[in-house]
Amino acid sequence: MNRRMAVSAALLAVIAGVGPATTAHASPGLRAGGPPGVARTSAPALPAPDLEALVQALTNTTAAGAPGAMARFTGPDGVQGKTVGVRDKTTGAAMDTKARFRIGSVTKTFSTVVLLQLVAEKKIELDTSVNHYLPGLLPDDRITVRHLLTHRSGLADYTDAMFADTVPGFEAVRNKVFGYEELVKLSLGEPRTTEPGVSYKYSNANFVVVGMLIEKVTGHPIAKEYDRRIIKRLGLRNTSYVHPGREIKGLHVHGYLTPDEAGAPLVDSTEQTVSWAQSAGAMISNPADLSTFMSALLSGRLLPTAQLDAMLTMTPTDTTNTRFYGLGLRRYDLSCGTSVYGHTGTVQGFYTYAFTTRDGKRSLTAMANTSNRGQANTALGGTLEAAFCGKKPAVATARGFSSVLNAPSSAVATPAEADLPEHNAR
Ligand code: REY
Repeated sequence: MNRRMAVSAALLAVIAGVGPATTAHASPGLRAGGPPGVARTSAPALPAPDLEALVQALTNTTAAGAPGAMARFTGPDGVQGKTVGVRDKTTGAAMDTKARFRIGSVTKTFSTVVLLQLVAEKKIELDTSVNHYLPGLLPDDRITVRHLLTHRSGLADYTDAMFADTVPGFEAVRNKVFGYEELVKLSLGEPRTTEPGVSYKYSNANFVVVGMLIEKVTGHPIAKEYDRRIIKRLGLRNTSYVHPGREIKGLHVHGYLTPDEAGAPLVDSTEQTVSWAQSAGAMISNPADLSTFMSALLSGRLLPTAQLDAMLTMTPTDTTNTRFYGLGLRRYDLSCGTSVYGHTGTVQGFYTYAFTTRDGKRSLTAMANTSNRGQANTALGGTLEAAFCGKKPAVATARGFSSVLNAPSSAVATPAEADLPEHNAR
């Protein structure tokens, strides 16, 4: 993204309350026997959600160009759903918290759960070379299964080149059906980004290989494993993996991709194979199911303790020391001292946040039916502070936006903040 967009997105991050400015929190505790920063031992008392603030964050998201946005919070006082704008621009149908949508990389958490169940069953080991299971697949025997799940393999993210031109890139793959091997080949056609294990670099290629491992070890298509190990077990009736199917069946949200050219019309991107992502990002779900899933995961209903602990072993993803990645799972440390666990998702036309508290008792799913629009993604992230910290985002008015865009960068963000990538949470 250009500097102007970067600066405005960075300021919106501060406005939304999810940006790097939100560092006031207790330092993470240590779990006995675990490495530093693993998990907090005691959670501070949680503020009540601020539902007006939640709506403000959604309104900021539509003000930033999303046709619609929604959030659904479950907590001790029950379920609260809020919507703004439309789920279908053609019919004008209102956004609906029951509707299904594409969850993008929240799929990575599902893939990780399946893989870690296989670890618990002793069918695969985290610190064994990927090539042990898939002989000759990768050019380096030192890359382990854990390196994939932590984004430390060094396998390049082929989607950066694939979607360098947003709409042409999307249209070129919208109906395509890739084999996993083809996607791995695209990644290996680029230089590797790090020596195995050395540093975090988010890459979809890692979770494509995770999908291959699951299919190899179980002998089944991954859809079957998602189904029997998670979807059926938790009764998630709105969650599916239909690849290479193109449709979202039932009540659903239409996704609208933002072209790179300012003022060009939005592209309805609802129907696509998502074959470019598969086990890294092709699932469909809805807010209630995502909350049920994240809550079940964090409260220990999907994995034995050893595997959940492994998943919660986190390292920072940036210099703010408020954002962490474990195994297919993020942790954000919010301004009020609460940590939330889950994943973000970006797939053409859809931004998703699905997060829960460490005990799984409070969960938020938020989504907007747009993408390639960093300001909307950042504004949507404001729902986390509203729901878990009771914190109001600033009101994003047209005037506010223009003064943001004209402000000198030094006034709004440090260079590190301004350099944050467009999907602010990779
Ligand atoms: C791919 C590009 C995003 C999306 C991605 N998503 O890696 C994974 C995730 C599954 O983390 C696209 N951006 C957009 C562009 C930028 O085309 N030129 O924003 O829709 O969820």
